[in-house]
Amino acid sequence: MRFIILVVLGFLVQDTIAATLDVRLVIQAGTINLSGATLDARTFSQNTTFQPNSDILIWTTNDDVNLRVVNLDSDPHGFEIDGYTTSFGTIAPGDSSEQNIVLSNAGVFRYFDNLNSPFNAYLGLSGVIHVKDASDTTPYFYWDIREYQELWNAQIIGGSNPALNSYDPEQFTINGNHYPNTVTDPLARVTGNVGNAFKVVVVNNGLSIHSLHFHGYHLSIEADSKYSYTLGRSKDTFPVHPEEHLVLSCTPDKEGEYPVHDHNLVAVTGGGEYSTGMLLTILIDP
Ligand SMILES: [Cu+2]
Repeated sequence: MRFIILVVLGFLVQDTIAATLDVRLVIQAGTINLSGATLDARTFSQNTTFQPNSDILIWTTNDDVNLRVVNLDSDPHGFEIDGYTTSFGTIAPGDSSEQNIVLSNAGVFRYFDNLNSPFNAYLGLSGVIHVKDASDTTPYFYWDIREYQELWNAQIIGGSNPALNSYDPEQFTINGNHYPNTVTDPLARVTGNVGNAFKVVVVNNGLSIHSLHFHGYHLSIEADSKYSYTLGRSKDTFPVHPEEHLVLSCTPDKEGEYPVHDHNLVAVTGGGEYSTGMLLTILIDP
């Protein structure tokens, strides 16, 4: 009897937490305006107008997601989620592909266009899925970091892939923004209070290693998709490799506004101008 009650309760709990979601991600072509440059890019977004960065999708464990990927670009594209088997196949221009997915494990997953790798993902067709446990009430902030070389975007969209060893990026973004626009992005800009824990999800969707340096606070590594032996380390600088993600946690011990930036200082420039790029601040109130 007790077992039956537990099973019924289990179903009820699961029922009230997980949701059925219809998500329509549209692949669109557009341009991103950064320091002194207008770059041609491609992104995945639920918005029907072009967005400069692919959507950060935040779901709950066991959500039943009907995911339709619509290709409004003139090239074929694909869709893959790191760590999950998907079968979207090649999505022709003007076509779409749908799959039902249930992500039962909490965590961070990178999604990307698996065609013409790594160039389509580089153009912006790569994003972040965060599957949260329903009981997780911690405030999260998201840094989807990447970099661009203007000439590369033009070449790839023109149909020729540049040599990987020719890469010399001059634009650096967090969620598609460069500083100071990073500070007005509520998903990226950490705001909080002394004594209240927050977490930062960092995903490197670019092709360069970025090393994020925090002023004011130490954060500890809760998840690292590449180096599991770093878990629990508390420090102020975190290298993030291409395709790697980190989840960092912090309980701020003091109020203040402190910068965070890529320690590789070329990434704090844009088109050769300092200071912009991968820079933002953390604002902690008493
Ligand atoms: Cu610094």
